[in-house]
Order: sequence, then structure tokens, then C-alpha cells
Amino acid sequence: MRTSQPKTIYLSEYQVPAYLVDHVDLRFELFEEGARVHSTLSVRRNPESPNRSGQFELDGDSLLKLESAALDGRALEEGEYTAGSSGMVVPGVPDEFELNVVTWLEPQNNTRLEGLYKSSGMFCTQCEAEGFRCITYFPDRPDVMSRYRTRVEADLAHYPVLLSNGNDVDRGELGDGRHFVTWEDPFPKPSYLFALVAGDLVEKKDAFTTESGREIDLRMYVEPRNAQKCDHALASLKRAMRWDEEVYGREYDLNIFMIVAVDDFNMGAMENKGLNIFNSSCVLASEDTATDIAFERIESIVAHEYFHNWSGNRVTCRDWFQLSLKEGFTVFRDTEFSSDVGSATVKRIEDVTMLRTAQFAEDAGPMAHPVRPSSYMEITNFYTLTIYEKGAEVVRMIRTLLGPELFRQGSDLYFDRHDGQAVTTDDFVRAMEDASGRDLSQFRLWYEQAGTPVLKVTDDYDSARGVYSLTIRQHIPDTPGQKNKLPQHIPFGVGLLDSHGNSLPLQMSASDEAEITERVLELTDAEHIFEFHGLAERPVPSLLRGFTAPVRLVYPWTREQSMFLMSHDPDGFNRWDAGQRLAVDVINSLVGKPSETPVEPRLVTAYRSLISNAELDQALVAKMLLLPSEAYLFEITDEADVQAIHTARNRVLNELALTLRDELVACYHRNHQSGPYELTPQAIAQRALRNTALAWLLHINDDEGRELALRQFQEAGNMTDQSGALRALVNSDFEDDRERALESFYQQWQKDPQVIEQWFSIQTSSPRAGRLANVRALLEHEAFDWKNPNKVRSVIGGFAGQNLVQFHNPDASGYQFLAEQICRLDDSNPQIAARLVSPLTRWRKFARLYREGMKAALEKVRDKEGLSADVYEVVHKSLAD
Ligand code: B3K
Ligand code: ZN
Repeated sequence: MRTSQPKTIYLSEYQVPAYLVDHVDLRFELFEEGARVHSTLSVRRNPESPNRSGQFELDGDSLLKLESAALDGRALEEGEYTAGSSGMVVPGVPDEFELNVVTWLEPQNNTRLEGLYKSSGMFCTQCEAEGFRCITYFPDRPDVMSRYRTRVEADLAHYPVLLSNGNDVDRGELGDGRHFVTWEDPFPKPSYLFALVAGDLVEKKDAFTTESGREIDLRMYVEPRNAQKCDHALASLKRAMRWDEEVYGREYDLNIFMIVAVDDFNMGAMENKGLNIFNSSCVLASEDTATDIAFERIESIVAHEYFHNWSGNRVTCRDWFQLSLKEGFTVFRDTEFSSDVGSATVKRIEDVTMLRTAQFAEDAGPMAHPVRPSSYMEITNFYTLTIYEKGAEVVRMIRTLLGPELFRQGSDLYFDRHDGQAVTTDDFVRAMEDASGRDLSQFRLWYEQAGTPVLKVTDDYDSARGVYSLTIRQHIPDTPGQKNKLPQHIPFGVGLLDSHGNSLPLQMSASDEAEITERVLELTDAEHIFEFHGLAERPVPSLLRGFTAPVRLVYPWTREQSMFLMSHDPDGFNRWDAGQRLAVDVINSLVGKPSETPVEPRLVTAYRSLISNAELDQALVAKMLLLPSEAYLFEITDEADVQAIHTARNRVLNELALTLRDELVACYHRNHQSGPYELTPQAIAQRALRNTALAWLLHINDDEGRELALRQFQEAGNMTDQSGALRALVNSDFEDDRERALESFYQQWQKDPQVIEQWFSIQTSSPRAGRLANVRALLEHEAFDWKNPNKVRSVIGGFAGQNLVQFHNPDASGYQFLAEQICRLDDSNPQIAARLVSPLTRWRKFARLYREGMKAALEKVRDKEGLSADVYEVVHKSLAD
């Protein structure tokens, strides 16, 4: 049990900083036994602060050991300051002064992976959100922006590459086999964007010429074994740089842009100014080791971090409550980039799938918070799907309401007005208002109110008047600490189809002669009635086209309507959504029913025409074929019984695979690829279709499917096909083949950590192979490493987060297992431990059978000795009444 409750921080208590730091001069002496950091801060009193205490306060951490401190060149004596694990206070300072602080750290023992630490023999940093205080005492808050000069000193043989932010301005040898490099970053930045890397790395060079003709040096630094895995990231970076110029008018500002790959990293990547640091799995790729999904993810993350250079670095956040200012906007930007370079419909389907499955769950659970939260205990717990994905949806809605031109003017104004400043989400919205002349005051509620709005839609057709009407009611559910919410401003895309599938003109009154067939309705009241005139028959509505708002839509769909829209809706997203709805309806109708209950034959017919139709956009077909996930089915069910949902879904999958077996074999062969590996949407879609066909055939243990899988596994020329075959075998009942394939895959790839991560997660997420005993055995495997977050995520996260049927064993063994691992990780890496709590947090949503076991596991974690603030917050909020 933790003895003290961590402090809650409130937005309402925000105060401007009492002191500003104009310059930061850092000198790092890096050794095997530790690192000494000399910091010189040029400080002045903030004229805008009413605080006249004359007391300079700096943040700190238990990882710091203070060696000395001096003010304006004079060493501070004991009694002239206080310093401890949470910070340092220097009273009686003048209005302007220089403070020197020398600290000693042990990066080699830093398992939290924040601040300065070592990974595979290299030094690296992670400062967002509050890691800089683990390096030196500093007012570690984003509204303190400074110019940094950083000198890094280390042994030349072991650390030939020494990097920090900005441009390298000096370098030389120091004797004793040591050397130094000095970096200067001309742009003022908050401390969370500071970075340092030192290691024996190879450099891959590239270049980019900006719109205005400046030549930028692009450099990627990786361990020598990864030298062949850089091309995709560099190509993605150049595409992103060009795109940001063309679409947002944003040009890169420094002369150098660097990317470093690090194996041990708590999240995906970090946008440090001029020196982005990536988790190896989010940046390194070659066709034989990375799947198509990994290639796409890398492209979007490289773009995301690059886009932060404007949305995040040049214009940053005033405080961490504003996190979505940079994250929501930047996710929106990277999403649009991916839509432009790939298939826009497919990208939207992927994003909405994630949003509806995981963000809606967060928004309905104990950790629900607004896009701009008003309190937190541990900020690292707030890097959430709500801040990122819902935040991006909020920006998307602004663009929908303003239209692309005014939105661009708004973003230009935002960047011009706030360049070099630390601002709020409100400043962002104001720039959009000022540029467009639109009033977004009600829209701001999207930032303030948590919870997913529910839209209940009913309709009516008056044949005598030829009028079709839609009634839309909105309601926002209560969330922790927020009740009785106000209606929000919601853009609602709509179209109407006649019985032949033609789009109908949307005439909103008897005199309206409009010919447009798609509109965005604006909802601002709790209830609206919209009329559509001049209709000779009752139309089929296509609602919330393109998913114009992150809401739950409730409408009494008939299966006929869904099937009709599945083949006729001109909106690709809604076509897919209609198919999902039909599948959900069929699966749900089988939950808890006897096994002989027939499966809706029209679903089979609809899937048959999808599989056999080579004319349709194959990328869309590949998505439409995927049945809704168990996680999604679970999310939309109250008192969910995981095992019953799993059984019903499996039943539908079996029926589809057995009935369409010949079509699946034909689809498999039709999508055979010869020739070189290509990353075009068509080629990706073909591989996806082929691997789905294989997965289905192996799901029913088909013998021909087995032959195809074994051959594909042996002969595959790329990782998408090889791991697709492996996954299919692992999810089949061909146990001998499964074991042999797993063993041979391991032998082939054991030296490649990124591939071994996949090898782990293919097993732990498999309903057939991922039984608890197997997962426990993997924790003992030679390739498993408790200190490496990727391995922890692929084994423990793969099981608890993606293998619903095994994790939710009614005997509660899965829950106890997870609680054990969380407790174990809490001591070494609390951020990762806190993330792993997530599968337990929604225990109240489960059927009785599961609830008590989940709760008991949370209580076990709660009672752990010396629980971290990170885990404390999630566990206590989950258990709160
Ligand atoms: N800004 C970082 C995330 C930092 C997480 C700190 N716990 C990566 C990103 O969103 O681009
Ligand atoms: Zn980001």
C-alpha cells in the first residue's frame, strides 16, 4: 500500500512562471559509471508574474544527486538553498542572475527510461513530459522556453557520435581518448524538447531542398546491424516535409534534421527539436522484416514527429492540460498526410475502428477525461486516446465546419500569431474563429466535456407531402466528476438514396431547389428535426457520412437497409460501416443461443459477393471482409460476456469460411503476387486479402489451406506474407505445424528484436496458442527482457490487451497474472506498469462472472508496497465509486 496519496494538479491553479530562463548552457560528462551534468541558467524575474517572493523554484527528481550550486559565480553554502528529490529552492535571488548547478546521475541504472538513460550501450534521453528534471534541477514546465547550448563529452571509441538539438557548432578531442561536440539550438524551446544521444552509431545521410531553396541535411543514426533498415523512414520524412509545405505552408527551420533509433523506449517516438528519437519498432523497416502495417505505421509516425516541429515545437503548450493542442492537431495532420499518400477511405476506416473500439471505451470508463482535462495526478497517464485521437477528431470537426480554405487560413493565423509561444487549446480555437468569422463558443465544449455523445435518430416519411424527416436527439453520458452536460455543436454528414441506389438531392424546404446530394447538418440543440422535400418514395438514409463526429449513432437499422448501403452507398466509409453493422447484428443475435441456431444466410451472400468481386476497390474489400473485433463487440455490449461473444463470433466466422471455402481458395490464388515487393495501396490490399483468405481457411482447419500456409511460410519474400502464414498456422488446430513454424521462425530471426516482438505477440494474442501457461513460459524465454518495453508489451500486453478469450478466463487466472506483472514492473518502470492496468479498468462493464476477479486483481495492485504515483492514479480511479 502507498502511504501518501499523490498530489492532484488542477488547471484552475495555473500561474505564470515567476522566473524565466533565457539561456541554458549544459555540459555533459558521460562515463560508464555515471554522468555529470553542469548546467548554467540565465534567469530573470517574469515581469508578468505577480509573484515577488524572490524565491527561485526548480523541479527535481530522486535520480539526481546535487554536487554543487553557485549563484552569479559564488558557490552557495548549505542554508542558502534547499534541494531534494522533488526540487530545489533558492530564496533571495536578484531580478536577474546566473545559476550554476552540477548534478551526478547514473544513466546505466535508470530503468524508468525517463531523463538520461542507457539503451543497448548508447546514452539517450526522454524528457517529455517531466523527464528534464531527472537530468538537472530546472523549472520543468513547458511555458519556460529557453535557448540551449549543449556540450557533450565522452569516450571517442565507444561514443563516436554525440548529438543534441540544433546545429553542431564545435567539436574536438580532449585527450585521454575523450572528445566533445557542442550543439546550439537557436529556437527557444521548453525543456521537454531537450535531447541528447551518444553512441557508436552509423549515419545514413540524405538531403531535402525546401520550397525556398534551403538545403537541409537529413541524418539517421542507427546501430550498425540496422543500417539496411533506414530507407523507408528517410523516404517518409521527405514526403512529410514536402506535404507540410504544400498543405500547411510550413517549412523546416534548422539546417539539420536527425532521427535516432533506440531499442528501449517507453512509447513510439519523440519530437525533440531537430533530433527525433524513435522506438526502433516505429522507424526501422525492410521488406523481409517489417509487415505492411509496420511500414504504414512508420510512415505516419515519422510524419507525426516531423509535423510537431510546427505544431508542438514552434508553437507549444502552456501547460500539460493543453497537451491535445499539439497532440490532437498533430494526429489530425498525420492522418491527413496518410490519407493523401495512401487510401483515404481505408485510413478513415482504420482510425474510426480504433476510436470506436478503444477511445469510446476510455470515454465510458473510470479514466474518462475531457480533451482538455482539468486535473491529473501523473501527467504520463494522460497521453491517452482521448487526448490524441478524440483531440484529432475535434480538429477534424473544426475543418468540416469551416471548410478547407478557412481552416487553412485559421491554421496560418494560429502559427503566425503564436510562433515562439506556449499557448492553450483556446488560443487555437480563437485563431480558427478569427480567421473564419465563425462563432465556436459552443464548439469549445468538445474540449471541456468528457464522454461520447449519443445521437438517437428516428425518421418519418410523409408520402402525401413527399417529405422525409430526421429527428436527431443528442445526449452526453455522465462521466467521473461531470454530470448533466450541455448539448455540443456536432457536424452531421448525411445523404439519401432512392431504391435504385441513386443519390437524391437534399432540398431542405419546399422552395429549396438545391441539387447537392450530401450535406453537413449542424446540431446545436438537444433535439433537431430536419426535413427533406420533393421525395417520391421513402429514401434510405446514409447517416454520419465519413464519421463526421466522434459520436455513437443509434438508429433502428433493418438488415435490408444495411445490406443495401453495403453495396450502394457512394460514401466508402459508410459502405464499410453498413457491412460492420450487419455483421454485428448477426453475431449479437447468436450470443448465448444454441449452436444449431442458423447464421443469417444473407450475410453469407453479402460476403460471397465481396470476396468474388474483383471490380471493387480491393483495399476497401479487404477491410470489409474483416469481421468486427471481439473488443468492439464487447465495447458496444452492456454486461458483456466475453466467452459468449467469442463463441458467437467464431460461429459466424466458421459459417462464412465453411460456406465460402472455394471462393476463399480462389481469392487466395487471384491475389498471388509475383515480382518485386511494392507498397502501393493495391499491392497492400492484395496481400491483405490473401492473408485474410488464409486465416479463414486455417480457422476451419482446411487441408488445402494448410498446404498453402506452409508453402507461403517457406517461400514468402516479405514479412507480411511470412508472418501472415505463421499467424494463420498459430491460430489453427494443426499443432505440429504450429510448433514447427514457430521454432523455424525463431531460428531464422532470433537476432532481430523487431521480428522477435512479432513472434511473441503472434503467440500471446492467439486464442488458440496464447493460453496462460504458454504466456508464462514466454516470460522465461531467452529472448524476453523485462527492461525492454517492447517485449513487455508484446508478451504481457499481447495477452491481456488482445487475447480477450484467454485473458478473461472465468477462473480469474489471467487477471491474477496481470496483477503480478504490474506489481513487478511498478518498481522498475512505472509508466509501462500503469499502461498495463488498462485491461482491468473497465471491470464494471463485464458480466458478473468476470467482475469480481477483475476487481480483486486491481485490489491486489492497490495493496502493493510503495506503489508508484502512476499506477496509484489508474488503480484508485478504477476502484472509486
Ligand atoms: N510527444 C511524444 C509523447 C511523449 C510521451 C511522454 N510520456 C510523442 C508524440 O506524441 O509525438
Ligand atoms: Zn505527438
